Amino acid sequence: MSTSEPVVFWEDRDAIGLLTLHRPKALNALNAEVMAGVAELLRTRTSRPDLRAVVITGSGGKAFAAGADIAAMQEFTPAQAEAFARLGQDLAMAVQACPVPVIAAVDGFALGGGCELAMCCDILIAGEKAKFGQPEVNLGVIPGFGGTQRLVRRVGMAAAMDLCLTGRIIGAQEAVAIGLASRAVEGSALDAALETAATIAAKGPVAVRLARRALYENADADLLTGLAAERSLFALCFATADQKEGMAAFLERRDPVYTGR
Ligand code: DAK
Repeated sequence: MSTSEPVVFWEDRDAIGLLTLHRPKALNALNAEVMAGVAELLRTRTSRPDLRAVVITGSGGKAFAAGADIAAMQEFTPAQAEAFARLGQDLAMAVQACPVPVIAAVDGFALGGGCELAMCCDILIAGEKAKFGQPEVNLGVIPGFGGTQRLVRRVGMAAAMDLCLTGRIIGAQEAVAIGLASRAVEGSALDAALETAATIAAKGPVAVRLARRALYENADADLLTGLAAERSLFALCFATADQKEGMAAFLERRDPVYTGR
């Protein structure tokens, strides 16, 4: 691979943006350039009004991402590790701030930082060859990109401890069973992720945005606070043309034509 070849790239496919991690010879290991590149693409390529979903995938067929780049991290000083940690937090923020849903298509390895990146996404689809794990303890470090925090919130203490303390690698079915992956599919996760993105693209864009907001903004809230926020966002739907169109289309037995307003 020439050094000038981009390590991440973006393709617009109608209403969907496809973001590819592209360091196939290193199993798409995440170095600073990849992390910053993903965040940058999520910030700069997602503002077109007809975009409805983003899919993140890895190139080469063997990996989504086999983790943070071990060669790059080996000689980190604590200050460099801190700078890298900031890049990671910035990237997670860019996923959450993305105006449309972000879907991880995991074919092959999603280990360490790769697993953590996949679990930052709104929906995580595991292909039949997907393999997940937090093997940092094999290297004498701990997960540093949300692995101890997002993982425990997502799968609970028992499964998170098991993964983080043993470094054990699990397949697609187990990832679904513990709640790490949203769904396991036969064959390619990328195909299923693109189909899922197309499904989302056909829904009311404002409703998709508000549902995502209701889930994100209240994930750590107590129930009453969360229900109050949900009530307000539900009410807000009734100020939109999409709600009027969606309900009229249902009653008139036709497909809705949403305008995203
Ligand atoms: N980093 C760098 N290179 C990697 C890599 C990685 N994580 N994983 C694989 N590669 C490279 C290999 O060195 C090899 O390169 P060459 O020798 O060909 O030059 C090439 O990819 C192919 O790998 P293998 O030859 O090893 O392929 P195999 O099929 O035999 O094995 C494997 C595949 C995935 C089981 C194996 O490569 C492996 O165990 N890789 C390491 C997996 C791992 O330990 N991952 C966790 C890394 S620690 C943070 C952000 C993220 C993180 C922390 C903080 N902040 C923002 C603060 C995350 C930390 C980690 O992810």
